[in-house]
Amino acid sequence: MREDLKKENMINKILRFIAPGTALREGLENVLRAKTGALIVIGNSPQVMEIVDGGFSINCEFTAAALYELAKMDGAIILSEDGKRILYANTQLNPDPSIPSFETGTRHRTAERVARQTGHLVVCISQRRDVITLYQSNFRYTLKDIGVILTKANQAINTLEKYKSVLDQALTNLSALEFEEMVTLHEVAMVIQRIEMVLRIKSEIRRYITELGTEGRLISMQLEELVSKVDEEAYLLVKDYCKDMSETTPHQILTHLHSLTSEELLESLTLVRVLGYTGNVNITEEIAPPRGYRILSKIPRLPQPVIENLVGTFQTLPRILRASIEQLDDVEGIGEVRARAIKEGLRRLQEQALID
Ligand code: 3AT
Ligand code: 3AT
Ligand code: MN
Repeated sequence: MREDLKKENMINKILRFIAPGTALREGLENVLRAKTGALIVIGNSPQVMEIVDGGFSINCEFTAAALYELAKMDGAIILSEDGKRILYANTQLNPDPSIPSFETGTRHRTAERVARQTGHLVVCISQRRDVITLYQSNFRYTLKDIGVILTKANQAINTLEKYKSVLDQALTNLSALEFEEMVTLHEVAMVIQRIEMVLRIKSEIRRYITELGTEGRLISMQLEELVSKVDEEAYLLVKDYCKDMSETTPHQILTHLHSLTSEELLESLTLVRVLGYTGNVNITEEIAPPRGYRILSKIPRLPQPVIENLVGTFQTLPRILRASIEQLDDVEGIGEVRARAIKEGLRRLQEQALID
């Protein structure tokens, strides 16, 4: 899992570095169109310079036009670590030939080996095959056409819209059941499953947005509008239903959920286990009262510390619902006015949940 996360971070960093809208990307696209091919190393650490042979020292500011002109020569181009300067051109790279490479052409074999040996980003533009391949350490990624990614991103947005409306319905049903004190662990598992699916599509779209750079602005706005509050909902849901918050924090539980395989995500019992329920649980029978964080957070102008005090005092939403004005008034941070506002807020939310 941690390895996955490290890899994901590296991919995102690389994709941001060469995203549309950057001068580097413009240069790469120019070379691609000119069909000269190119082999570009980003960084001039001693590990890189050790394997560079011949060529010309250039040391000029990076521009897309300069890259295009220099790519007409054979050999490799070396850029500074930040990609802002072109340092050498027409160089030959001599990486350790014992490093394995699964590529066939000499340019691509060299790129893969240099990336493995130095840990630097190496960009390879094929002369004949119209593709840009990125290498860093053991990672290899073929850049996709922007149009193709845009299509995929739009499809993902459509899927997200559908999943989101199913989730909204599930959350409304859950609220109704919470007021009627009829929530079982099975219902909780179903809602957690739906919310996690929405979060997964969201991170897939985030990846597209990174790769799209300036071309991804519209997708980014659509995503924001659709799911800006879903992370918060997921957090409150877990906080409402996790077995024991002192043992595993809601954040740890959410991280655990993200790491489940898509098969595991479909098993209610697995989800209930992640929430901290061990041993024999009858998930369709066992009533699970929520602590109330999610519902209470919908009451306007109720500060987070007051919500904490309320849950701390009454433990569950049903008990908060049954509390009298006087009992609410006794909680720290709640005076008579606020106690009435809470009662009124809960009554309104209950009405709304039962109508929808
Ligand atoms: P041209 O005058 O362009 O033909 P060149 O010396 O400029 O020759 P290039 O860098 O253009 O050479 O390389 C052309 C091809 O030669 C690329 C590759 O398929 C082959 N080649 C170059 N070095 C080697 C090598 N060490 N082993 C196998 N093939 C090689
Ligand atoms: P294409 O898909 O044909 O562009 P390739 O991987 O088939 O790439 P080639 O053997 O055709 O590679 O070589 C193309 C050029 O790549 C030749 C030379 O300019 C450059 N090149 C290959 N090996 C090296 C190297 N070790 N250092 C610098 N430049 C190299
Ligand atoms: Mn070739």
